[in-house]
Amino acid sequence: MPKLIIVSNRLPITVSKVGNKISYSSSSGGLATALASVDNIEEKLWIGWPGIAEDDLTNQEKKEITKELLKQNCVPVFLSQKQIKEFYLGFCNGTLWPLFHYFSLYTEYEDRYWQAYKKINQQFCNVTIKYANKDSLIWVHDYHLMLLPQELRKKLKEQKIGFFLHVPFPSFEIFRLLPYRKELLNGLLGADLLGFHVYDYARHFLSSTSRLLGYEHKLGTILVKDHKVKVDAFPIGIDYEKFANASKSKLVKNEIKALRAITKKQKVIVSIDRLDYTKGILQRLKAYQMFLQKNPQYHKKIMMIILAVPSRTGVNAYADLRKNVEQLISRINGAYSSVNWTPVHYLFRSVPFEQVTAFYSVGDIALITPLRDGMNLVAKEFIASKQKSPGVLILSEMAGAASELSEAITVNPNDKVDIASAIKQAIEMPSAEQKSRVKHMQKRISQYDVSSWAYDFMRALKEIKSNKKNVPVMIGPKEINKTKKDFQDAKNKLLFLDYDGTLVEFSSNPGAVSPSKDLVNLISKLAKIKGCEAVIVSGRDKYTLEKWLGHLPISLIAEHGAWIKSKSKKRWSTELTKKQDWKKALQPILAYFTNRTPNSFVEEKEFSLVWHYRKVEKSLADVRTQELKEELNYLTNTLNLGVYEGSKILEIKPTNINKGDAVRKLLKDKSSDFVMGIGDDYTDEDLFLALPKKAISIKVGIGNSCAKYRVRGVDQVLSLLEKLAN
Ligand code: ADQ
Repeated sequence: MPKLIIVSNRLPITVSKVGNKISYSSSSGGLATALASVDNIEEKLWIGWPGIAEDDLTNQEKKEITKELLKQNCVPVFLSQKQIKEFYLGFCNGTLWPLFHYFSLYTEYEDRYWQAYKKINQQFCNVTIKYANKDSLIWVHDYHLMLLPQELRKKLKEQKIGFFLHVPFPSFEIFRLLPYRKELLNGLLGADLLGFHVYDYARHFLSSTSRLLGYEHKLGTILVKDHKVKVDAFPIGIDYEKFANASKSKLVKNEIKALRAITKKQKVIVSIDRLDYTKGILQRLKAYQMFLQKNPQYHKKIMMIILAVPSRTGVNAYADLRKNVEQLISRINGAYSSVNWTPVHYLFRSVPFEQVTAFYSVGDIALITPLRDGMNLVAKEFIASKQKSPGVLILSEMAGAASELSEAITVNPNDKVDIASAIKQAIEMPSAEQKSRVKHMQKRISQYDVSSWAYDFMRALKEIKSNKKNVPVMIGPKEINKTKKDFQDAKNKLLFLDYDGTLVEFSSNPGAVSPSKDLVNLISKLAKIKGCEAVIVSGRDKYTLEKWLGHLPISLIAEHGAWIKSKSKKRWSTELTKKQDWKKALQPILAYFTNRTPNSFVEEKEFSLVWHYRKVEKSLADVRTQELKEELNYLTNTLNLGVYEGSKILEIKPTNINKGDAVRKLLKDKSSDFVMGIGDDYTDEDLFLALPKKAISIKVGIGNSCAKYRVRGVDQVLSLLEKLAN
């Protein structure tokens, strides 16, 4: 069974030192609970920073801490005071955090922060590889470690690496502002699986990788040089039972009782978050102020409890926020409170679980209005806690949780009028409606809780590599030498070579890839070798192939096998009837799509129609190809036609045309003792399947294939052919 290594900025255990005494306190965070429930794992190990600067520790203490933590399956990565400042407060929370939450004006671009970030990701890598074995599953967490997947990949070739981002991934227009944007994307692409809370974030990531690195994706899978990266949404849940059952404990009951003595019959609005500018605390206070101003009838009948956990106090923006929040609270209380009524109660500290859940229990309304939030667990925790009495959730539409909690009253956090009227709506909502809304949300979040989230992610990670069965192995120098020897020793040799993507690189202009002089010379050289027959097997039409290569003593297969020109017969022939009535029916549809999709065009071949979208803007192309495929699949169902997706093309052709049949025809009368086939896309799979068992089949690029071997690109194909020719 595999070993799971979790890598996150912080360990679930915090180490502190008072005088000479080292103590350990565990945070029972959602992640720790989630991972405890993942079964089928032999051993779990957590790697992260233990929360104390190494400057405060002696070497002996560091050793002791390492030993002690290891007993609890944790491994510390020690960071110095300077590193914490530049890496954690600097790059993580001064650069990435604000930018990823769309606060571009707060974003600091400091080279020394970036240098520290790179160094510390490397440090995490060094520790992780020490503990990884060949079956390890490695799960990296969050924006602090975005370079780690690639660093690990350089050292660990076979292990499965997953990455989950707990914050939003911003749109391309925001992400592109980062000077280190390409490095960060490449860092993430070292993983096999990339998880985001909601599909919008995954979509933003895919759009950035496409626009900045030129990687396209197919249904969320990106093909990166030599491996595949699956990108998907895994909305994090909470430990539902823990919150649903919390009020049964005596401690929580006592807390609730104490709170009720203060709140009495007033309606209670709870506002619980880390004190962070992304959480929209100021905006919600302003909205509450407006509510009080507009609705004097509710004075003395409502109160708001603001529970704010101190966070990143070393970053300037946070200190300013605290000052502003406290000033506004004073202003509201100064303007509206009376001797026996305080409209806002404010707690600036972290409180134990029992108190948090007591606040959820007494809260009639949870006012959660982040300006941006990856998910927002408080919203889910509030709903889970509402087992006895109902309550109303007012939730920002900018929180990832909003897509799952659709029965909440959703608000635009920048619109204080909207929030103020939502507060009124919540106060006046009939109890039956509250109950019904809460019940629906509870059903959803209890079904997809934090364990299901972790389980799903792990399952997806494990499944990814099991697909590797169909991935051909990279051809190495040993195999190349043997191929050359077999080629030389054989009497009759047959080479089936695809053209685009195999002998020449793809180009955005399909007309611009006519063979170079060197390529023509190479093919001609191979064709002149005694007993050697070269066959170009292409999807191109016969006129183009004839123009480019017709003068060489080789065989040509055009239009994916519709036309064959054998070396011996020297003329083109086909077994298909020239009548292709279906084209007339489909041409108007293709024309309609072409008109609505700038830069796309239709190519008509004798036996097929091709819609090209190489130059179309990526997101438009995604939508249009999907629409067109659906339309065509419906229409071609009864016509024995197939719709095939190639590299930036959709091709419609009769199902009985394929490269395999054409290759079989050429192979039929020959007794070759050396056969090799090379190709790069889905149409070449038919070619590979048609080859005799002993043949050498080579897939160009990555992806599943039934070929035996794989090469990275056109360069390697040409160098292999050069070797055979010389
Ligand atoms: P956070 O930004 O920390 O998490 P959130 O998801 O709301 O935001 O989690 C906060 C947690 O802290 C909750 O479990 C809550 O109970 C607890 N908490 C809040 N106030 C507290 C207080 N005063 N005392 C004690 N505990 C308190 C990041 C992302 C989120 C994403 C999570 C998980 O920013 O968008 O939902 O990770 O992926």
